[in-house]
Amino acid sequence: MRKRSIIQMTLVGVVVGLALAAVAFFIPWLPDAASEQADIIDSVYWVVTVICVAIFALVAGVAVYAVWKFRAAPDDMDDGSPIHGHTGLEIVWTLVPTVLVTFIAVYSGVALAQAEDLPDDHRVVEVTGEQFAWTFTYPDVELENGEPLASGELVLPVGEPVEFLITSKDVIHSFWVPEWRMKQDAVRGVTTRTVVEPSKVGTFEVICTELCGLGHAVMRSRARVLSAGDFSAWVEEQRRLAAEGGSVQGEALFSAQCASCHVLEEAGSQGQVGPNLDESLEGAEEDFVRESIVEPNATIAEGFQPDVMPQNYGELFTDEQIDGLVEYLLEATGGGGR
Ligand code: HEC
Ligand SMILES: [Cu+2]
Repeated sequence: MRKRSIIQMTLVGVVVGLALAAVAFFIPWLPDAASEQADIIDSVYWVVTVICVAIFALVAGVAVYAVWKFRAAPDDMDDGSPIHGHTGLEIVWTLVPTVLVTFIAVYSGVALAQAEDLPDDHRVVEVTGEQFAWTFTYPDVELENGEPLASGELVLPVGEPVEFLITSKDVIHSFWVPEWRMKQDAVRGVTTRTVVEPSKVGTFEVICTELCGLGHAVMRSRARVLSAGDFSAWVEEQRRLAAEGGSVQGEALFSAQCASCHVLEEAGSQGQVGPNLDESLEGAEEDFVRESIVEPNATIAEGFQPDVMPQNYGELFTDEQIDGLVEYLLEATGGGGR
């Protein structure tokens, strides 16, 4: 090939490459990075993106140049001249991808090992997925009744590595906080694990990313990352609420487990998945409230679907906790004949 065409082709490739690089770089494609793992994972994204942009620019450069330079004249009815293979070229286009793919595999493997690296001394949080809610259990925080602390929202101190041990009570779910990048399936009968060290204080969304049934889209919870001091205060508060019992404990449970799906003015909650409890529980009987919690499918509120509200609160909560919830809901909505 003549030198001039190679220069022209290179120019086209560089222009395409720069345009693509700008699209990749200036548009914020990824959510905020809020964990040590996120920085590692993002570096893999960037390395792969740079390689892809370079290869695409090369291929697009040759293609665009060929269309422009070798276009047949309107009156040219000749067959193209026969071309035989080019051994050198074939060796190059076999070797280059082999080297690149091997490099990407090794780079990703090292990044994953780094991301999942844990000091011996670390916090463990057990994550349980079920249709359609998450429960987070802190095995090293024991409450007065001997049970470990459990919460429907995930609360963690910043800058401390956490090992998540993940499982499911029914179908396959998947635990994911986009800002942390790490993602892991929750499978019944199996305990999977992932590691996260939150690096930013803030509130993030916990999302189920495995289509798991009717309520999949609402299977969301909150992850709150606090300073070490605020975290200890939160743990103490949970201890206190659990020890208190009655409607005080009910209020804490409601905020943690139910607020994401129900409006309740008293709790300041805005969930739209289930009925507005201020309206639907007004003047309700205690038995009805209790049944609605432990056996939600017994009566389905008008305009709503069965099987969206989790079916196993009866097993998940102690009798005392359910009493507390019922008491709290009756107080909050003026039900129970009061
Ligand atoms: C994933 C969303 C979701 C969660 C979490 C959830 N609910 Fe529900 N809830 C619903 C839906 C949907 C309905 C309507 C269908 C039905 O009646 O079962 C409902 C119905 C109810 C009802 C009956 C209301 C009526 O008008 O009949 C009560 C009471 C209730 N929920 C309380 C709770 C409490 C207490 C919690 C927490 C322990 C909770 N819910 C958690 C979705 C949810
Ligand atoms: Cu799910």
